[in-house]
Amino acid sequence: MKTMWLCGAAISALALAACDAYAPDAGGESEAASAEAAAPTQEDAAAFLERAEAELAETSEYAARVYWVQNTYINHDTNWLASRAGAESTELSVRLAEEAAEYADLDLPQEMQRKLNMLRSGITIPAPADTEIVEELSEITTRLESTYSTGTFEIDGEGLTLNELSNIIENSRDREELREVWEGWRTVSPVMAEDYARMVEIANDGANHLGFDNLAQMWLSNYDMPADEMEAEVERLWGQVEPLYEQLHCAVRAELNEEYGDAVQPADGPIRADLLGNMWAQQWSNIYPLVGPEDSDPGYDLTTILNEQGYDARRMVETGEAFFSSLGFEPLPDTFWERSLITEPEDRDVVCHPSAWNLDNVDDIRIKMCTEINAEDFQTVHHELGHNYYQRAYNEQDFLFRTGAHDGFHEAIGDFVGLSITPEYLRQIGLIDEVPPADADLGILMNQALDKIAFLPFGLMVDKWRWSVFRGETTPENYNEAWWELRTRYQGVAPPGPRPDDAFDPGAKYHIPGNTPYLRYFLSFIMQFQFHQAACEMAGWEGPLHRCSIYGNEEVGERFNAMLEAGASEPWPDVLERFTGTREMDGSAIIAYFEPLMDHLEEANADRECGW
Ligand code: X8Z
Ligand code: ZN
Repeated sequence: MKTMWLCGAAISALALAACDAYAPDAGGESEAASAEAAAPTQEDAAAFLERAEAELAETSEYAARVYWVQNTYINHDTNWLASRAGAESTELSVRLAEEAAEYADLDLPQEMQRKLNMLRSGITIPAPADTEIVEELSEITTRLESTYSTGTFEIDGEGLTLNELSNIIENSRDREELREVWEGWRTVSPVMAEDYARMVEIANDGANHLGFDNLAQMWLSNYDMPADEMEAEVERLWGQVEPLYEQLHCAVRAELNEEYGDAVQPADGPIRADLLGNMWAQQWSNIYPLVGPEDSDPGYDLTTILNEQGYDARRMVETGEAFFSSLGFEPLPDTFWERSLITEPEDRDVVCHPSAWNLDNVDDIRIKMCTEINAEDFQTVHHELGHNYYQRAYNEQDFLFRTGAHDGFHEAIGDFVGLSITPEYLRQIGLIDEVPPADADLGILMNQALDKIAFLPFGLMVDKWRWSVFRGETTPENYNEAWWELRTRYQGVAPPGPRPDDAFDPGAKYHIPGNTPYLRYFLSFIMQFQFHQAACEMAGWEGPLHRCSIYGNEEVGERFNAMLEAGASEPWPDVLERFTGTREMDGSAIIAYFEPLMDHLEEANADRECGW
């Protein structure tokens, strides 16, 4: 349960269960069940939901504060507290999920049915209703996350943190150094493998008790359609965007081959994962200088400008806030500034992976990130603020509806706003003096594609791996092999050398030890372009999509806010339709956005053998 706080979108209302209301007889007979012969009625269901929401609402704040303290001050004692709060939360939510199942056969109004479904399928890591096992599970999940967050790798006698190691991967062009750092970070995770396997066993058992075949089916049941239909949807979306990725991969591989030579990066086969400017090869814009199209440079580098203009973390966040204000959103509350953690403390361990929180489910919103002054974190600030503005917008919904229409919506909100960080917008806020001319378009699009298109297969394969683990198709002895099989199949990347026998490379990516489902990001990277296209249409924009910014457009802001206010109160296709006019997730907007670049890449790749 606890891990559901770690990313904004993960803050499902269910996760806000906490310990105060934990009943010692959890798992015992509920009132409805003990009423023996009397079949439950709609009134019983309504009374149950009212009680469940009250219990969750009343008790959530305590757990949230425990997690906040632990996430921003990791030590033995805060881990102990988080582990206890996690166990109590899980026990409560499992009890409510089991009770919810008792009303499954009733013909209920849609709103009640939705709430019951959310109670039943919304637990990220469930457990059987057995106090000892729940406690064991919570100790494991706490340990996994804190092992990741406190991990270091020693170079020249100095223990480097993930942020420090990442900086080397992002900026170095020295193949030996890149490999050392890439392999070094992956020494933090072998110790997690055994815990991970035991956690999967417990969580699958929990999913079975709630009536699911396994945890994969449970995770896929949170999208207003049967799990197998959702899985087919994901395949359909990937099929739409896969050709874009293949073109990008082909062009990038060719440039890296030129830069590093055949011995390091051959002209065919997969790309070496340590050469792509990101610890997980998930977003590649850091190597823009190596792979950007010639003669089409945008002429500015946002990281350099932010530093030259003396931006600090606070100013980065204020700039993000100002964007949302320009759309008509209320300023962030004073408490946001008093209570957020926006720089990495020097004297203690924290969970540096960025996240957004709402501690009282009303307006105690905060972000936690170890902000660095660069273009990537400028985007991330908007991403996290998107979570916070969403959380505040839906705070008048019933408790269970205080979450995203689905988790992909939650991840897409801030990124959608980020798509409006165009050169013209940067000029308006004084970050650049002149807007680059139209012949810089390919460069601007390439930079964007290196983040947004490169991410898609990674966004897909992370949960493909987890689904196969949850389904028992991948067993602990095959964890790493299966990971690299998917990395190669979808991303066309390979490790810089053979992996050690004990390697557990999935554990070196936050969301695996942090138990944050990942499909949401794949969906978000498709939907944020749908939102952008629809918003630009509303704004009457007629130019190319990548030059469109909704900055300052209150009319768009109003319709955007209406989508946010709905939270999870309606099936997501209804919410999507009101903002975009379509009821389906659809890759055609991202395809339209990148069309000029794809034409160019197809031409550049014409004589190359693409694929791997
Ligand atoms: O985890 C995140 C956010 C917090 S929800 C910073 N993202 C994914 C990642 O870092 O792997 C955003 C993009 C993908
Ligand atoms: Zn997020």
